[in-house]
Amino acid sequence: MTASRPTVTAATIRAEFAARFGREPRGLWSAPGRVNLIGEHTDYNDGYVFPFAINRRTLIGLALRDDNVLRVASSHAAESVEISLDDLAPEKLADWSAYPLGVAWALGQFGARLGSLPGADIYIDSEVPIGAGLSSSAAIECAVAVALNDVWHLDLDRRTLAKVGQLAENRAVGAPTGIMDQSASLLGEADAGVFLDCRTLDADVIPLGFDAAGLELLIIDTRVSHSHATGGYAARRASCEAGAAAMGVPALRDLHDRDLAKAAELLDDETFRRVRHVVTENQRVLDTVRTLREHGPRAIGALLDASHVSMRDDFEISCAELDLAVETAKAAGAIGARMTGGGFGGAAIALVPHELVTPISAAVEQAFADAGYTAPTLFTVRAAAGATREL
Ligand code: GAF
Repeated sequence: MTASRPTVTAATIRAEFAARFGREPRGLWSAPGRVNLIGEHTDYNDGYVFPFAINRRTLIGLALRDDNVLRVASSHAAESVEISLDDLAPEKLADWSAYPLGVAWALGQFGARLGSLPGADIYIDSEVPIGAGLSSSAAIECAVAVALNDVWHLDLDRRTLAKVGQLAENRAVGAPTGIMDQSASLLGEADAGVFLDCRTLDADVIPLGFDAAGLELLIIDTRVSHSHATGGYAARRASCEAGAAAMGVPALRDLHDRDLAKAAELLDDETFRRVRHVVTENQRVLDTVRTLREHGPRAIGALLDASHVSMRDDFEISCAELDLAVETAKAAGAIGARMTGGGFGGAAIALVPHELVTPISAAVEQAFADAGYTAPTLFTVRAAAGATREL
């Protein structure tokens, strides 16, 4: 099933806002989902990532209120949820509204004096598929963060807003995720990737050059749904922290290839393989950025492939559908392919020559049908601008 482009527009947001709240929004903001080109499960290990913001966005309409009530509504929920700003606390938030309301709470943790600020009505709609590993959650968090930052005149910079989104996700949603997704959604630029050092938060925006090289980035959404608030993600994070502690370093970022022999002696086999994934993945991010700069995007395929193998065999976060997507895309001519995002489902990416998008998509669809899997959703994405005020 090849997806047609979803259309959430300023007009649809305005109309829905009016239908839900009986008045006009005061402004519209948007934030993109992201694809991670390479650097998986490295962010919370203080390592490197290289994601880009995509041309699928979450849009929100917002109007301030005269009282201190925050009321949120979404295209995905029939009922709106409301809470007084004075009452905001992670333990009072649940389900989808924990994302936008969690951001408001997190802004309070970064200096916003919630007790003295006006409430707001917020309507949310999104083109980012949920559960596909394209960061629909960060898109919501970042759209709400930039909007409240504007209307509350908080003047927080983008790196701080990324931390706000991460805190909302960690505490209000309960997913122990890193800083990558929010950074991509806030710092992304058209046709460029965000090379981020997750320890210093230094970011370099690097042209990807896919178009000029005749390449497209194909998303293969396996439709195997995943959640980072459940076991697997947290277990991987715990293994990494245990590995770093046993090796006597603050974070796995501080280990390199040369340390792996010692790690193999000290650690149990499973922890060692988790550590080896992170150490080699960090190096692959650095190699990808260098290769892209020196030789262009057609030269990065082998690094994408190696990243997938490492996630499949060492980090063990792939699944049969993701492996089939990657293998089939490669066999049909992709330059490189890997699962993207937190894993245990979600999407794979394939870097493919423009003229092979259709045959590769058909090959993947056929392979899924032959295996008896749910039909995947396939579409191409482009690197797009980060979160912004639209109107
Ligand atoms: C999810 C998390 F939200 C990110 O922080 C990152 O750890 C990613 O999984 C894996 O690279 O998207």
